[in-house]
Amino acid sequence: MADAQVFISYARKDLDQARRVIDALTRSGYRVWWDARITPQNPFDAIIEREIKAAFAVLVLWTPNAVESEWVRSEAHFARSQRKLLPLKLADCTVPLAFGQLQTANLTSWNGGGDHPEWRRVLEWIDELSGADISDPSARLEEIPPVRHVDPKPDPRSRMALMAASAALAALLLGAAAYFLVPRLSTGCLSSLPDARQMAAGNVAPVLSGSGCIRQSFGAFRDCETCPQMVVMPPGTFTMGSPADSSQPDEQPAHKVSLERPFAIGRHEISWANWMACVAERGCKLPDVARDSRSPDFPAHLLSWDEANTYTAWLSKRTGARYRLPTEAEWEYAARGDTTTRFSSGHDPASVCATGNVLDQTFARESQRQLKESVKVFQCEDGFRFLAPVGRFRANLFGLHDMQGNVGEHVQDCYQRSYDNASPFGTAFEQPGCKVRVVRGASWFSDENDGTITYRLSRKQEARSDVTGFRVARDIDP
Ligand SMILES: [Ca+2]
Repeated sequence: MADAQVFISYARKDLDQARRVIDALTRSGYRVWWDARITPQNPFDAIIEREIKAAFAVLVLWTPNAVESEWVRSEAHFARSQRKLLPLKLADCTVPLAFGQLQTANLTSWNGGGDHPEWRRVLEWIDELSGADISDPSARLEEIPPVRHVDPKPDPRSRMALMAASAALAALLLGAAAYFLVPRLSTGCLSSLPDARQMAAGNVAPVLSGSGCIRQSFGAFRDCETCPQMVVMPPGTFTMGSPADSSQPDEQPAHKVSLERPFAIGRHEISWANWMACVAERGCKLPDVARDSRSPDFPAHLLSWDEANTYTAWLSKRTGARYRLPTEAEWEYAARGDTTTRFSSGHDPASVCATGNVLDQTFARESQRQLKESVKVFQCEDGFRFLAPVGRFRANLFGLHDMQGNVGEHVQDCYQRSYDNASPFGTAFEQPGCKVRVVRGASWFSDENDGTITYRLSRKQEARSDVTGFRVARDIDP
């Protein structure tokens, strides 16, 4: 990625903190380079040197781990020689002597938000360095003491070995934690997809990895009798959004998203049975929906984004786990089920009726509502004019039902008109004072134009609609 603007130097053990910085920079519109893209085919030191030279700013993230890291100090020295160094202190530590007199942004109390005064100062520094004249950084930096000693360049083999060891340890810990959280966890390649009956039975959710290997997802669980059934999504990378020739500009640019941790997502949309359990315990309000429209197995709807969050708050308190709305990236990852087609069921619109309840020929035949000429009703029959019970249609490859159809679903993200500032890690896009959120997934009233897997809808967070409901996500990290 030779066109990155900001290079991040950090200790591998500080990946979580580095990710916060990368996300915040990406939201501010910067292209960021960090070393996860290094592969055995790309020599480490040559790439580092090239990327630091190409970037106009190098952020060094000082922490106790970074101070101990020879390669972070080496990158800092090289960045300073290039007059691009911006030091940030993310945790209490003693910055190496050679850098101790540089102005350093103190971000030890920063939570990733854009309104922290020290973070705003960092953005101002980057803006200064992005100007044409980077030959004189004295306006920003205190006097730089002469370099008496330059650390030897790190041995690329030792760094790669360290990265590999860290990754292996992380995988081991993650696997162990997941095992205890969800005893049915199982991974590894399968020789073939489980059949539909196994999938419908519950605990088997096949997952196609990017390499084409079929592996079994971690499993399914339910935290309490009235809690929604959850399916664990494996970590993975996918392309989010639609191609440049799409007619929907807010689905562009298509971009890679890496979800590095497993998470759980509801197998079904939240039903009225789920919602009324919350009402019974006074965690949620009785909805303004007629009783005969609240059949227990139908999706809860006419509920705003705010109300959906009252449910996740109640569920978290009820179970002790962290329930929340999925981020938009998590939602699309789960909905795609490793597919890359226009619909989760394929490219053919007529295939959609097998997997979801959309604006179909049943509606065209039975409804009295007049549709505009521009509406393209699906040329297939799903059997439902209005809402359908949850889980009535075939699950996708992750074992999830109704990701495309029945009700659109609230997600966490603040709505933006493109993916220009989208996180590469699938973190929700947030803005101070955000009032408009994203709804994803087709509904019973979606036609061929807005019933695709990538379609995005903006909606005020207090707004209710009979085409909108939600499903929940849950953290499974220890
Ligand atoms: Ca329908």
